[in-house]
Amino acid sequence: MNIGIVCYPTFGGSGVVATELGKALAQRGHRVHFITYSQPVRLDFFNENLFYHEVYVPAYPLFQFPPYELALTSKMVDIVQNEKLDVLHVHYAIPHASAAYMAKQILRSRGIQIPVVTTLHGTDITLVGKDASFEPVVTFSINQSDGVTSVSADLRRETYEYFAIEKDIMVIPNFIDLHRFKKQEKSHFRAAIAPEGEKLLIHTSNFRTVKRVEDVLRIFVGVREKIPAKLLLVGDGPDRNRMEKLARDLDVHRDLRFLGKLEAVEEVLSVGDLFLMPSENESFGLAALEAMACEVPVVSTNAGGIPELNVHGVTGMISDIGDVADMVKNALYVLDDENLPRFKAAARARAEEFAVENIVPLYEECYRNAIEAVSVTA
Ligand code: GMT
Repeated sequence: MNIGIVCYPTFGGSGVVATELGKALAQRGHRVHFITYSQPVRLDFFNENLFYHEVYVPAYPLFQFPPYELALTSKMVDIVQNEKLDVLHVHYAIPHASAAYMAKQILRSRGIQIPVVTTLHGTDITLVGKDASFEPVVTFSINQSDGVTSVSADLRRETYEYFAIEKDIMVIPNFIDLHRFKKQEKSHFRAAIAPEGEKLLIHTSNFRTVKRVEDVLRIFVGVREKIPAKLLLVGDGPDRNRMEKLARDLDVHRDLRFLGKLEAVEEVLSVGDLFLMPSENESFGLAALEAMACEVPVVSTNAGGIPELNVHGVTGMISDIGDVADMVKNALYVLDDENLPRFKAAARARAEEFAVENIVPLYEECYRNAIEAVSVTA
């Protein structure tokens, strides 16, 4: 198939999933065209089946807000027509699904039918999409898509609850490249971070409020009161400065490190004993899946789709949002030397169920259905 993928190219779950999907599809012999405003971060190599088309928004003094959606639409029209795409797959509804709808109408006026598949990732529904500023457009463009997928059953439930959706939403969970995300031999790194054999806790996120990084620090304080432990925080975002200050106020700053944005996150995960995900909202929790693939169990909240991934008492433990005391108790239970080996093994085994090879065929099926639906109505 000739597939167009539209996504946000930056660090962050939806862009990572879209890029990894494109790479996997290219390996399976499809030609994949990325349409976005800059080169996706994980698309930094040559493959004969992968193409990148940059969306350029011309500047003009009148534009206080450059009309990205229009430039994106025009680029989609151009690429569908000239590269003869079979399907357009847009990741994150805002503004990709509505741009795709407009592109579809323009192409139809030129006698070209293009099926559109929209994948909902989370905040496009749970946070931003619900806002009255966007809701009518989000509802309409989801209903106009020829295929709709969500990354968890919980996100599908929320979508039906908050939007008047007439379409079947197919749940296709996120996936993982188990060859890249696996425990690596990094004992020198571990010895540098935890020289006395301390337990090593890890958190990775974009440091937004929804991630509750403050709870990460408070859980760490509780754990460290009972056992020797260190904490690594990977990523960057709006709450980072506040968290650095809080770490000093809580007097734990000597036992933790803020590592910033890292491309090779699997190297850090390889030395971890426990991953902390105290999120307020999480449609899936890709960062937890990456940790589990590296044999790191997860202490998390029960937010959104997390319980569809993290199995309480098996791959980690689950608490209510904000219940730091319970998460401390759970962390200590998982980290207990009697329990840790079985949690680590179970985390990896669970991650294997989300292997890219198992999940990508579901997207191929979704594309085939969308192509068939459009050819029937043409
Ligand atoms: O978590 C974020 O804030 C980033 C966001 C995104 O769209 O990049 O992540 C969402 O999509 C990921 C990939 O499908 C999911 O694993 C995350 O759980 C989801 N985040 C939220 O729902 C808050």
